Amino acid sequence: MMKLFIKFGLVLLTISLCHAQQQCPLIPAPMHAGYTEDVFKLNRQTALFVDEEHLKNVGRYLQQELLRLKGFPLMAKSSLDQQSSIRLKLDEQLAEEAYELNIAQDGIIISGGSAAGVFNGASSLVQLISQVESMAEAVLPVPCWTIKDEPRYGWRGLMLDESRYFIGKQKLLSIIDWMAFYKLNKLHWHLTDEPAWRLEIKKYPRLALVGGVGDQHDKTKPAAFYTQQEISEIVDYASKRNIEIIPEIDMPGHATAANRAYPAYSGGGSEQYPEFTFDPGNPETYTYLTNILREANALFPSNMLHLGGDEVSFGNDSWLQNAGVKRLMHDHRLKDLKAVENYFMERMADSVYQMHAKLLVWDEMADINLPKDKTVIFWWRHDKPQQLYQSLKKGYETVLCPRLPFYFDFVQDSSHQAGRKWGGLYSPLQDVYHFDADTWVKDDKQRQQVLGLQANLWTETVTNNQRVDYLLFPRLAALAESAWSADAVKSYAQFEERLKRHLKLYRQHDVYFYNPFHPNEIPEPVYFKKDKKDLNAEEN
Ligand code: TNX
Repeated sequence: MMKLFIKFGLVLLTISLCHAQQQCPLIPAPMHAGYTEDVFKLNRQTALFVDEEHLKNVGRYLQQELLRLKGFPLMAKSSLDQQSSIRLKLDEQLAEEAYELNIAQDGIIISGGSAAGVFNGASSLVQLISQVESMAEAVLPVPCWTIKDEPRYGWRGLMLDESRYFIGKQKLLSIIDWMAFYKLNKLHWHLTDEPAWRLEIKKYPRLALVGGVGDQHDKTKPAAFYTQQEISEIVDYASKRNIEIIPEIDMPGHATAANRAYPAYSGGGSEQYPEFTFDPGNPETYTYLTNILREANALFPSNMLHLGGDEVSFGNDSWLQNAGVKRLMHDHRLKDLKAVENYFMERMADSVYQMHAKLLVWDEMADINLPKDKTVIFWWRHDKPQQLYQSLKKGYETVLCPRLPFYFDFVQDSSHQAGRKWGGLYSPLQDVYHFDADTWVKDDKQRQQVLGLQANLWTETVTNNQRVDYLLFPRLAALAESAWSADAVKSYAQFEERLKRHLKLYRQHDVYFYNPFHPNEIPEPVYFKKDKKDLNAEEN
């Protein structure tokens, strides 16, 4: 009898050990994951076969990533003539971004509802392989997972502010790699603001040459900007990783750098924010900005233009003394400066729609009436949920990026010296992980209007790339799981376990991350000039 008990106990122990090992290591957690004890032996003879011409880019991605992360050279073949293969194919039964990944002893198959779906499957395979430890360099034993997966949201975004701090192409491409690794698919690129303008415009070369000088911390830094050639390369690189890039040209506020280059279109500012706005009272301003947007629209195939529209009241005092603005107010019966601001945005919105592009704006613009099928509102003021409700009530598609917890310029830990807090609150990893849209949006119709989630990395407190990493990692991983994974498969405790293995990868690939398990492992790169104005004050 005793023997039987011991045996039974051992069986139970084995089952639970297997179970423990069976937690699928992917971040974001997939919808369904099954495991068998086998492995697929990836070796130098393994060949990649791609069924369709337009999946070739996914194949290239797989090859490039295996080389980058594992130093493993995977070859591609034009015919399916051998046993040991990795095969990519379409499956029309699947939803657009959905995929199935089947790893068996004799081969790997990834099928997806579209190239985007196949890409997502390839990204999962890359992650699984990135965690394989092998003694023999030439053979990687890939555990046999069977995964069926699809995203919770179609918009899984990251915004990078390159005006306050110029990240530069090389680092940007590596951030794009990490986004793809986590299946984030929208890069919102904040290219213009007070310190600098970062985008070459052929018709107005001074924008980049003069507007590109300086950054938040050093007004004399030589001009830094992206040429149109570089932009095309970056857009192309991202699109091969299922990432669409959306440029933001902020207006009518946050226009200081542009005004330095072309003062003729400046609408002045306030004492604290000089030369902050474009001039809504000058008809030429609209032509000027439309010309700029035409070039931007031609450069970014996402066909979406973000025009900002935030915080105009910070610096539009001088509009009251502007003869052109007075005339405009009289002619169009605009009762106050907010009405002028709205008029400006409606007029610029028309230019965007005429380019057959979508208009994206911050939540200040939820107050005006724009065509709801062509406009996307970004809710950012967590302390103003009425802006979210307004946006949804008016029928706009809406992206959720509330400051708490999605502003990554906010600190991750209360002990951190630099970065923002909001009345003592900040954005720890847990809060990014636990963000639940249902806290805000209860009604089914409105839930449909939520395109997804986004984190915004504002860079007033950034002076080097290490700090970029420190603010992004590991919150990027938590963002990905919030935006991708169904509630039913989320568990913070399990996420932490999976994350530990990802931290190892960050170490291997020189990511300067914040370690929530050992906060002192990597010191915070601090930003010293902590002056309230730079941070827009703690509570705005
Ligand atoms: C608000 S979010 C801003 C940015 C600042 C950020 C700092 C938004 C639309 N405007 O200009 O960089 O706060 O957290």
